[in-house]
Amino acid sequence: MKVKRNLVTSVEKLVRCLASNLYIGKSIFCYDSVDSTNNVAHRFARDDAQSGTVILAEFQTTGRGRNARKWVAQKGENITASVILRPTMPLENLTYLSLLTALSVAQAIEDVVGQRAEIKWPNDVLIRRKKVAGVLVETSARASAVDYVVIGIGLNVNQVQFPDDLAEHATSLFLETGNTHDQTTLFVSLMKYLDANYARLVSGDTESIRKMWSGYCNMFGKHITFYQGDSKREGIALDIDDRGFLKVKIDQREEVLSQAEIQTIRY
Ligand code: BT5
Repeated sequence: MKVKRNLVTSVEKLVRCLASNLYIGKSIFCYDSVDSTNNVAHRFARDDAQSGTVILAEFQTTGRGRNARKWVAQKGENITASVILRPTMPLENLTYLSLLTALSVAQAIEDVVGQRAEIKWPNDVLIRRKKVAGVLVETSARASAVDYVVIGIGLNVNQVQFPDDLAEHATSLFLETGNTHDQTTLFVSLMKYLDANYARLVSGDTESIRKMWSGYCNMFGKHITFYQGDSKREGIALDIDDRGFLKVKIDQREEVLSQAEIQTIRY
C-alpha cells in the first residue's frame, strides 16, 4: 500500500479546509490503491487512530458493499472514502450513522452540483432512480460498548461508463449533469455536512436528522417489495421511527424493520 505522494499537498489543503470541523478530518490519509478504504480504516482503528481520521483512495481492488456485495468504481474518477469515529453514545443510536451519512451525501450533491438526489432507505443515494452513492457502516463493539465505527462512502463523480451488470442501476454526477465535477470541492462539502450531522447525533438531536433525511426520501406511501432473509415480501412504506427503523404496512398490520433484516428494496 503506497501513500500517494502527489496528493500530499492536496491532503494538506483538505485538512485546512476541514479545520473548523468539530469531529471529522483532523487527520487524512490518501492512497493510490488499497484493498478497501474500510479495511484500511479498520486496521488504523485497531492501531488506535484518532476519531475523525479519514482514509481516501483513488482505487480499491476489493471495494465492499453490504452483505459481501462488491463496490466497483473506476480509478481516479470517484470518491471512495472511510471515516473512523469513536462514538460514546448508546449502541441503538448508531443506526442513525448510516442515515445521516446518506443525508450528508445528498446535501453535498445538492449544494455543490445543484442536483437534487433521493435517499432510498436506509442509505442508498439515487438520482433519477439510479444509484449514485452507497454507504457502508461497520461497527466494532465489545459487549454493549462501541469501540469504533467505520463509515465508508462511495460516490460516483466523473465516471463515464459502468460495467454492463451495473449500467442499468448505477449512475454518476457526470452522467446526470453532463459536467465533470471537482472532487475536492465535493469531498470537503461532504465532510462538512457529515461533521454537522454527526454533531447533531452526538447532541442527541436525532429528530432533526430524521426530518432532514425524510425530506430526501420519496419512498413513503409507496408500494415496496423487499427481501427479508430468503422470503420476498411486500407492503407500503410508511415512515421511519425514532430509531431509524422502517415502518411498513403489511396486510393491514404495521411492522418495524431494521436495516440488518431487509435487503434489496424496490419501489
Ligand atoms: C453499498 O452497498 O451501497 C455500500 C457501498 C460502500 C462503498 C464504499 S467505497 C469506500 C468504502 N470502502 C469499501 O470497501 N466500501 C465503502 P450495497 O447496498 O450492498 O450495494 C452494493 C451493490 O451496489 C452492488 O451489489 C452493486 O449492485 C451496486 N454497485 C456496485 N458498485 C456500484 C457503483 N459504483 N455505483 C452504483 N452501484 C454500485
